[in-house]
Amino acid sequence: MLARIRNKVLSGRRLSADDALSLFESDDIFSIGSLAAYACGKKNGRKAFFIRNRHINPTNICINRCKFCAFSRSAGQEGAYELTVDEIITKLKPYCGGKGRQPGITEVHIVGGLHPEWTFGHYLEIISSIRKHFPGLHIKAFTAVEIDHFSRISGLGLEGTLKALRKAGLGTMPGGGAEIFASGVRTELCPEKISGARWLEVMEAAHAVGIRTNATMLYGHIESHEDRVDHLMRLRDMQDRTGGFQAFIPLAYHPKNTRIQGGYTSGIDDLRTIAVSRLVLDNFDHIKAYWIMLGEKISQLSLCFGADDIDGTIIEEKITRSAGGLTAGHLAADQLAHLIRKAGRTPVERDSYYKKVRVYG
Ligand code: V47
Ligand code: SF4
Repeated sequence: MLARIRNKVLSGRRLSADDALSLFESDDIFSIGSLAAYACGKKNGRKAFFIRNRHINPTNICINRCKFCAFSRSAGQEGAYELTVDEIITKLKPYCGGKGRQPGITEVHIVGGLHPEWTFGHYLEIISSIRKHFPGLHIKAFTAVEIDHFSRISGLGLEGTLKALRKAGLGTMPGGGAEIFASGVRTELCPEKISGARWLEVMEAAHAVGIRTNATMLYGHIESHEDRVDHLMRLRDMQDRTGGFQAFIPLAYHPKNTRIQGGYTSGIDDLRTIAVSRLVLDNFDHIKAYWIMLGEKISQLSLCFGADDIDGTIIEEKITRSAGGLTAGHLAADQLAHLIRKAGRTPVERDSYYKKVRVYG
């Protein structure tokens, strides 16, 4: 079976859903990994990317209650918080240049809860205020789930909402909220959340107005291998139509403080999922091994299993941390470059569109 898949990959032919399922069900992790590393090398050579970024989660107050989410709270509940626009600016200031400041970031990554009272105007103000204070900073913000929420509270529709955000300063969008598209699993995991079809519709609208986005898949909870394959196929189909996805990021499920039984994902499953994603998503340029969720060592190994990106400096992370994340919240650019170099790859600091900022020797 693997010989047939290897032949397909080596001759540049597309893998089928059955091939993808066979890969998820195979224990031959080294063969799958080396094939994925070959596919990755064809796209990115020896380069592996990271970015100097900072995450901001403006609020954890959310109208949804996804069962896998340990981050969200109801208004007034212990641990609930909402940052003011000034507090967001204050969090960014130390990393955005100026005398005596720490070395800068090039991107802010913003995701949060669907606040029951915040208006669309407030979300626009977060973006425009960051743009005003830090004109050179790329703003990557809001999942498809948040965009859908904004389109309902603004009454502007998807296109109007996206264009208003872009005018305020939004550059790209992260890939969160995709979870698993298959409706049975989705209803079990997050019954209030938009459907998989709607998630894809929002992303298609973003791509249509020229906003590039990422895509994710939350794995390692109650989904089957068939569900993972279905998820990857739907993303690949859409990428054929729009070409607007930059990177795919498999998100390893973290079980603490959630309402889904089960443990952490295994290192083998993490590596296999990265590798299968690289092999199946032949029209995605980048596969990201998100070190906050995978840990430094598995994300480093992922670079030999098909990944070409390990995300960034991050600085403050709340979503994984609330669910039992085991990593530090911050790695310096030199530490990220070190992980990449020791995996035998060339560390390239990138901007938000994967343009080279600096090669670390
Ligand atoms: O949408 C929530 C996931 C996502 C848990 O686009 C969980 O570059 C694991 O999307 N265990 C947010 N995952 C994070 C995200 C992301 C992260 C880094 C880079 C990018 C990018 C996107 O985190 C949520 C949800 O799918 N999540 N709870 C949990 N217990
Ligand atoms: Fe809200 Fe997002 Fe958490 Fe779901 S995953 S409860 S939408 S913050």
